Amino acid sequence: MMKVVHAACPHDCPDACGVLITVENDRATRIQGDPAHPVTRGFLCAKVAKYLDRVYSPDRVLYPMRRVRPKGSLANGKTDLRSIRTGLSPVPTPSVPMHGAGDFVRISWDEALDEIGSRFRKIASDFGSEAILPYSYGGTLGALNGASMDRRFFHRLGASQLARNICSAAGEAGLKSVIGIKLGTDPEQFTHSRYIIAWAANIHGNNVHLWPFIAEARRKGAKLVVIDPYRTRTAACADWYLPINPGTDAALALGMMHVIFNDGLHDADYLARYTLGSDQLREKVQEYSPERVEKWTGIAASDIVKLAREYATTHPAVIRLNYGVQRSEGGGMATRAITMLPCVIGSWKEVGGGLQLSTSGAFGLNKDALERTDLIEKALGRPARTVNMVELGTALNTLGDPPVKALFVYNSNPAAVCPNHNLVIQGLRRPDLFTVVHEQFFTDTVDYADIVLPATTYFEHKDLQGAYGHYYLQMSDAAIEPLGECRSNVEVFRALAGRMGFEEDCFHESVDQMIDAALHSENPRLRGIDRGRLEREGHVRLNFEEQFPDRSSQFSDFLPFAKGNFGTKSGKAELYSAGLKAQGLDPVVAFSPPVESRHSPQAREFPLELLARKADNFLNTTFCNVPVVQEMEEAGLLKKSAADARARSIVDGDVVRVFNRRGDILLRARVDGAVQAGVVSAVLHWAKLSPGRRNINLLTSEKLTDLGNSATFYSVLVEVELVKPSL
Ligand SMILES: Nc1nc2c(c(=O)[nH]1)N[C@H]1C(S)=C(S)[C@@H](COP(=O)(O)OP(=O)(O)OC[C@H]3O[C@@H](n4cnc5c(=O)[nH]c(N)nc54)[C@H](O)[C@@H]3O)O[C@H]1N2
Ligand SMILES: Nc1nc2c(c(=O)[nH]1)N[C@H]1C(S)=C(S)[C@@H](COP(=O)(O)OP(=O)(O)OC[C@H]3O[C@@H](n4cnc5c(=O)[nH]c(N)nc54)[C@H](O)[C@@H]3O)O[C@H]1N2
Ligand code: SF4
Ligand SMILES: [Mo]
Repeated sequence: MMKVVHAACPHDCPDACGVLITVENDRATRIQGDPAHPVTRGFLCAKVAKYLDRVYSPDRVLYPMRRVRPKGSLANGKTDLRSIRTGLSPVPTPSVPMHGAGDFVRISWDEALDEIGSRFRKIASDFGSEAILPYSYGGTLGALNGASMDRRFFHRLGASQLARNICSAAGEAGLKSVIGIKLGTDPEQFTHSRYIIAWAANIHGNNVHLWPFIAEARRKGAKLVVIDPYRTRTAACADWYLPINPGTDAALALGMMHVIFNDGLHDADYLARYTLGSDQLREKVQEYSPERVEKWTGIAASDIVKLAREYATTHPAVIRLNYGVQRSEGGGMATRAITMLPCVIGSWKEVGGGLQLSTSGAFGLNKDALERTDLIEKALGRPARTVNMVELGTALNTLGDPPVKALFVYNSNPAAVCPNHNLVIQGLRRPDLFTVVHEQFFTDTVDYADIVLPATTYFEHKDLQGAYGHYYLQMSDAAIEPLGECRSNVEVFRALAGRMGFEEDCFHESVDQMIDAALHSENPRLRGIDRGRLEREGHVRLNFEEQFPDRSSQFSDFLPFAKGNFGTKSGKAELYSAGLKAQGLDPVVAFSPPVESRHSPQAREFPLELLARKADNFLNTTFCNVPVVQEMEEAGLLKKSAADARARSIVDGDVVRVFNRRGDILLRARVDGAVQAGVVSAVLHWAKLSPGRRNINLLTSEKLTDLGNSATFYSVLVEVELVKPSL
């Protein structure tokens, strides 16, 4: 028996690829991109192309388990031996199963659920239900397995709320402060652009399906400019690469607007009709002459002038802004400043103009129905307290009233991805903390679990899939039965609700009923899209007719802000924001260099700016443990400039110690021109696959961004010293 099943890649990636899975005799035998998907067009990124190796990996968690050894002990030393090609680890023994399974004994689902239920009940009665903290992020972005039954469960339980700010909150706040909604230029329109700025956007690494559209535009003569402190593959093949000092993008955008206004290149008509505060902005940018901006950004004043003029006079010009810019201390204001650019030049009017940070605001699924926030009131009679996921270390160690006594982790690997790793681990080690981890693999976080629950992959469960880089909604069908005793997030929280005696109907809804509920929304863009249609067609373009009642379905001409119509309260692009003023912030835009940057006194002790980046071949820490994927990504490297290496007597291949006040890690120096002097870069990895089991987040801080209270992974000062010369 052979069948081909339509799925959608649910990993935390803007592309949300259409996927076809071939199944023979109940086993998936092939994965390929769905050629019918208009944006992802039949190809997959290198890591997901190897997905059968992940699904059928011998290292999958397949059964519920209970801990029998102390947390973090990593029994049998079976854990950190997979071939990490730094030469720092013990002799690689790839045949040894890569897990900490020796720390656990297998138990039944009934035992696991009983234990979680009784521990949760006891903790709730001793400390209050807010002593229980859910912790989840981007394991799957499926509408159901990302946020539905889990939320219902924790809301009904009266658990602490988690502020899921680790990734994009600063950018979201900055973007929305100007345009009010997470909408942007349709990726399919990039073929019409003549001037494309990839701004903190690692397109080949993180958003590869945009590339063919950019390539087509370039064949027609478009110019590609890349603004990034790291020379990505995209930067290497750009027409113009501008390495910028980390965390100084707001200054660059202000400098560009200085030139645009003063040269009269702004769109006065668009500004007058559709924006608020252009006079205040015009006044503000006077402080940012190209000469001043050069000092912060490291970009020559003449280049700033050229960039501004080209951007304002080449039509249409588009900005692919990505989230790299907002992982800095001033990331919210930086995003705000960049978002002003298309408003100032009026490029929202043009097909192939505008800006894209995210498209997710278009989907408008019925979140109220999926998440049932109203249940919190039922449980507590008041709102629940909120814990910022970025501050997990502090929450586990010092939060009181009540302290965190139970942690339920799913869709996330906080022991690797959270900043201030040492503090996080110190918290996770607490013997009095009851930790449940629902996972597909024996991640770093599993090493601190009391109970481990086995999770399905998207091959094994059904879901509804939106996107944050295009405008197609998709159905992702289950291709195979769950492996072992794996259960989806939906089914785990349904079962737990049963154990806790929660009787609301929402805990009994089937997956199909939940999909129907998600689609039952006021959002006109979902009109005419139902489950049956999604099941038949796989992907469906959102409905943009309401934007163009006179033109019906000119989809590729989707111009959300051609005539204003912004998502702000005023309906205008807010270049002056009363909301920011009310928060005591600069209502126009503010720039100050990060405290952890070369511009601060701290830099005397720790002079190098570290970019604690993501790997092109992993997805955050997903895929870090898959051997075929490991082969594609050389791990354990510290990229540095020749000048900084020379100054420390370091040559390519040396083992170096990278350190600041929070800790130190060992990496191997690579001097390959990826970064400018003053900047170093390394990538996120599983801690237990890193030398000394210490990963890059040991160096990052819990400091929050200016807007949105997000993480500052790219505002980190370090020093580097030679440990061992290469042989
Ligand atoms: N292959 C792969 N794909 C991924 C991911 C992954 O880990 N691997 N992660 C996924 C996730 S969770 C997300 S949120 C998206 C994120 O994707 P992106 O938004 O692209 O985010 P980043 O990779 O954090 O940063 C993008 C670029 O910004 C640069 N950058 C860092 N600091 C600055 C700065 O101060 N100014 C400027 N101009 N640039 C800066 C970085 O060097 C990087 O090349 O990608 C998703 N896709
Ligand atoms: N230094 C540094 N740190 C960073 C970043 C950085 O650029 N630099 N990026 C930050 C960003 S942008 C993000 S978004 C976060 C990402 O943080 P996380 O969302 O925690 O990302 P992952 O490390 O990929 O962990 C996701 C886990 O979910 C599991 N999973 C997948 N599907 C399912 C499922 O259906 N059910 C369950 N229960 N589990 C599942 C996977 O096996 C994986 O271990 O990391 C942040 N941390
Ligand atoms: S990770 Fe991104 S590019 Fe790769 S298959 Fe999934 S959605 Fe597509
Ligand atoms: Mo992210």
